[in-house]
Amino acid sequence: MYAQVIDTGSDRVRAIGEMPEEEKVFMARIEKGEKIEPKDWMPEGYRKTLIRQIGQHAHSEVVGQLPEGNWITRAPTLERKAILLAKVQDEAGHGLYLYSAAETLGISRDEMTELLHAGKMKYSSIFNYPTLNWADIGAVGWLVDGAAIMNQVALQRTSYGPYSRAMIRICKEESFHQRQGYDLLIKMCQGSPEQKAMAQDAMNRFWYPALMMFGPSDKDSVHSEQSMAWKIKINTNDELRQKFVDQTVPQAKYLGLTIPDENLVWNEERGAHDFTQPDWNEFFDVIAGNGPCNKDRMAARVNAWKDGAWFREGLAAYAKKLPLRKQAV
Ligand code: BYC
Repeated sequence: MYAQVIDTGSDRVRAIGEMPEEEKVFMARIEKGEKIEPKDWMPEGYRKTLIRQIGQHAHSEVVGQLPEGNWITRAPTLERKAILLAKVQDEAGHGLYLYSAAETLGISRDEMTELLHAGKMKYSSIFNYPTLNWADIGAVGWLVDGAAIMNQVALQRTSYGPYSRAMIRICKEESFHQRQGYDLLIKMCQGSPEQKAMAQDAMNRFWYPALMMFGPSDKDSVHSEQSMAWKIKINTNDELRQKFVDQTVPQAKYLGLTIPDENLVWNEERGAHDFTQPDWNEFFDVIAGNGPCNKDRMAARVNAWKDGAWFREGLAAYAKKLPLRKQAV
């Protein structure tokens, strides 16, 4: 659906010999690790792939405010409320950096917003799951931001300059987000048996959706091969998922929480954990719009956009008047 609107062209990786001269020069720059900047020549597929990925990433940051924003009024202490408020504001800022990075590729923020609202651009599957108890806020910080960072640390080295620089800034803030989630869960796991049970419940519900954040398994990933050839993506989906599992197992152990996977075991030979894959049918269903919260999330975003129309119009009118006022002075 969306792929037809922002057609990234063929995902077939072309051999250097098949490329026109300017694309050969472009690929040589990619190979050398040079950053591609907005005014540089780039293949149309590279530009469209970046718009798709950065736009999706920006939308994820903005939609990602909804499940956490839901708990601002119900945070148990003033301190936790202030921390959560700051975190949700950070996510709005991340959305802005990313929309700005995407705008350097020739699409406006309004166009991306309209594509999202029309169901023609995606956002991360994770935000279609509900946050049912306070421990979920800890799980979002620890597991969801944890998975996001695992991907984004690598994306700091992505080949497109504006995206790479946005990632450097975002990663600094995300690592604080992850720690606040883990800190919240430490408190709950050291609290009453009921609090510990809430933390375990959150772990049970967020584990597999967090694993899905890295995208489908490599064999089903449509874009990985071409995106990696362009160094837009640095790792495959499965590589990052494995790293995330290996990082998270000792952290869960420290909390005294059980990861809901009976097959999770250290594999000495591979030097990594074996684990159960998420239910990929559920994943594809969620990204097709049929997750538990897809309709609510989109309705909230569309209403916010409509409610904010008067403000955007006011800003535009002010921007128009400003040069006239300066002239008059
Ligand atoms: N959810 O060929 P593939 C955060 C789609 S949140 C939805 O492997 P690609 C945060 C994919 O778009 C983290 N859709 O794709 C905010 C493609 O469909 P289209 C946000 C997914 O792009 C607030 C199809 O499946 N981070 O930071 O090579 C609070 C085939 O997939 C998902 C980013 O967005 C998914 N999980 O790889 C807390 C990181 N996975 O577009 C935290 C940037 C796949 O052809 N993005 N799809 O219709 C990426 O690194 C890559 O886009 C992905 C997918 C690894 C996600």
